[in-house]
Amino acid sequence: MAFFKKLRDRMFKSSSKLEEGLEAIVDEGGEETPPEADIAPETAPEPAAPAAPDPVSEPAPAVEPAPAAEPAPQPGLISRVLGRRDGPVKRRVLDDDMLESLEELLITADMGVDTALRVTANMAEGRLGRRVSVDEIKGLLAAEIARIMEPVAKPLPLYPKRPQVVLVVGVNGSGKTTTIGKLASQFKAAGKNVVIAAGDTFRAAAVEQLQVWGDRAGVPVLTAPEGTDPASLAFDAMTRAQDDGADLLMIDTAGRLQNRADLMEELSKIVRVIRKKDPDAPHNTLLVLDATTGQNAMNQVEIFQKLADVSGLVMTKLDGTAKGGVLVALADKFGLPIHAIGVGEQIDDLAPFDPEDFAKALAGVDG
Ligand SMILES: Nc1nc2c(ncn2[C@@H]2O[C@H](COP(=O)(O)OP(=O)(O)O)[C@@H](O)[C@H]2O)c(=O)[nH]1
Ligand SMILES: [Mg+2]
Repeated sequence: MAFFKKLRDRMFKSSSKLEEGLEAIVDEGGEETPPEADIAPETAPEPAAPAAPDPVSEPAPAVEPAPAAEPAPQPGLISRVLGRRDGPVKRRVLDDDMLESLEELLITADMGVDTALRVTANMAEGRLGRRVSVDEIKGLLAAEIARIMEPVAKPLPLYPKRPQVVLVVGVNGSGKTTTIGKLASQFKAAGKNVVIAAGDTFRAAAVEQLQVWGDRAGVPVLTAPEGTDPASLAFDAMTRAQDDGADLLMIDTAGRLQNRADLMEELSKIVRVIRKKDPDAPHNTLLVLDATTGQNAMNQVEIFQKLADVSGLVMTKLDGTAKGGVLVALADKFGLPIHAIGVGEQIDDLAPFDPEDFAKALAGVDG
């Protein structure tokens, strides 16, 4: 799987950090033994309660009786990722001490306290007292992460409405302009007619940067002189996109103004004027987050949800960080769709978000 390999390579820093931690935890107090039994049987029992036939939400194949509503690891993923090795492997009894070490490790990987506690509790469900190997722990962790990420992994929805307006928000430097360039290029390649509005009129450099991206992608970029009201630019861009019969209008915005009230006023003014042309616009409001800011991304979501009607997330810079765990915390806490991830500075370095690949890369499972 080419994408997985790329992500795994790119996310090497985060996976290796978790991986080393998991190895150290099992190493400490572990001993070489053959496996006791399958830690995660292939077949899960029938769901006790009527439920959709979704393997992710089936009850755990528990050794001790578990409530039916308890989240379960994904059997398919477990069997695929638990690469069994020949000969004795080091195993450690899964007890409270080990769980505590796991919690700490996940917290240092930016998963946040609440999510770290929930993830480790689910990993331990029905397995306390069992002896587990590093590979098994990695597999359990990957399955648990994938289970959390599955519901939020959604591509940017495309509506039949033309032009579909995508407002892009986020703090300065999070990767808004770059992401717009990458998205424009991908939609253009998919045969869509795209228009970009360089709404960050705050900085001349931002406009030039967007123009470079637009040229590369072959997409028109509407600009205005530095300091122009971005709302009037957005209005002009909307007019142009409608006249051109464009499929998509992407509006870049400034990430930093004097204060939060200013930023809110600017964003709501943009929304007000484009609604004069289409009451349903913007159809998407993308919040772009920089993965290297770790737990700070959590605050940014809270703030931008107050400033704008955020409909989905793009997480950038997953290539250069050991903080990819924050994505798990975000999914767990906010449940906002994750549309794409940035894994580099080039035009092709925007990938769809694949929860299973992400989980394996983060947990350090060999794919
Ligand atoms: N490594 C890496 N760098 C990125 C990514 N996305 C954006 N950047 C870089 O982050 C910096 C800020 O990006 P920019 O798009 O200008 O952010 P903006 O202020 O939100 O518009 C630039 O140097 C980009 O090249 C990514 O996915 N990976
Ligand atoms: Mg910008």
